[in-house]
Amino acid sequence: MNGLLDRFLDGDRQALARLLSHVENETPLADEAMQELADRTGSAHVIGLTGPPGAGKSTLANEFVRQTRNSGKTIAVLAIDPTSPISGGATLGDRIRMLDMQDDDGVFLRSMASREQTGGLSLAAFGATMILDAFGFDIVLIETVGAGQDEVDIARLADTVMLVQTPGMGDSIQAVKAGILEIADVLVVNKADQPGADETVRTLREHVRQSTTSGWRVPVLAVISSTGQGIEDLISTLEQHQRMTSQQVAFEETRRRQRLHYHARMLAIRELARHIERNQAGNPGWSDPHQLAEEMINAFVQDRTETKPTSSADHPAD
Ligand SMILES: Nc1nc2c(ncn2[C@@H]2O[C@H](COP(=O)(O)OP(=O)(O)OP(=O)(O)O)[C@@H](O)[C@H]2O)c(=O)[nH]1
Ligand SMILES: [Mg+2]
Repeated sequence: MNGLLDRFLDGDRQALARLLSHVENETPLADEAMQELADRTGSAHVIGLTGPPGAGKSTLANEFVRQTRNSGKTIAVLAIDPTSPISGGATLGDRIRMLDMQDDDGVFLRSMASREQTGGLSLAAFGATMILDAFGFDIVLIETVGAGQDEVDIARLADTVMLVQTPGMGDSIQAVKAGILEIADVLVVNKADQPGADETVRTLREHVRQSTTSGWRVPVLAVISSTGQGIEDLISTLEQHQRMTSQQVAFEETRRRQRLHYHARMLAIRELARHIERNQAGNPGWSDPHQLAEEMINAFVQDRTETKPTSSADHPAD
């Protein structure tokens, strides 16, 4: 463990990749590393990038990375892919098409499957963000496909959330209906080269006019990710949002607390799930799931109090 962590702290990208695998596989070493590194987090600007499938999120991310690098900042991109319920595996595909930037030390790309049984972003996504933040990237950009709970969770994880829409009323009305607009700090109408872009921008502006919170009026920006048009403005808008929020102590505190609570909740669920898996064989006679659940929780609590766990004796070698 120490060897890996030392190399990580030295800026070794291979150690970073290793550690992310530990996080993805939820190994005990990952938990230990996250504890060790918690103090080093909080300096990256964590940006959530979400929106419906095919809206152009990856194309936008690609252009975003290119232009961010021109300004000298370092950036990590974490693409969260939904797990296919049929295959049980990730549909990793070609979500990140940034191969031309793989030689750049200031860029780090990672794909990860979201496979949390409880819905929403997995604990691993939270852990990975922490690790990338602790590694020292200026920006951590997280791409998730808009799938309800993921979008709500990304709001807990990111400092700034940008929601990507495309021309056509359908999308914006759907987003309004789903209440998804509320999580957005910045709205992006991508594919502004396609017909209907102006109208979509107008509609979205109408909507956000009524929902101004915390002194930040949610801006609506039209971009063409495939040519890079409008991305410069988008980058400076995101920086503005970061400046605004980092000046508001209450805002920062809330964000930090939310992140912490979510992380704790996920850890608790995981521990309980593991306990239940280990002890599944018992209690064949129960018929009421609520009663059974209560029984399981009680057994879990009892087990924890009896066997005061010591943190880390049996790590696999890293
Ligand atoms: N015309 C036009 N097409 C675009 C633009 N940006 C992206 N596209 C195209 O839209 C399609 C989807 O782009 P992606 O970047 O893969 O979209 P995505 O949101 O990442 O898709 P998923 O990750 O599958 O949800 C691709 O064919 C892109 O070339 C744009 O600004 N204008
Ligand atoms: Mg994509």
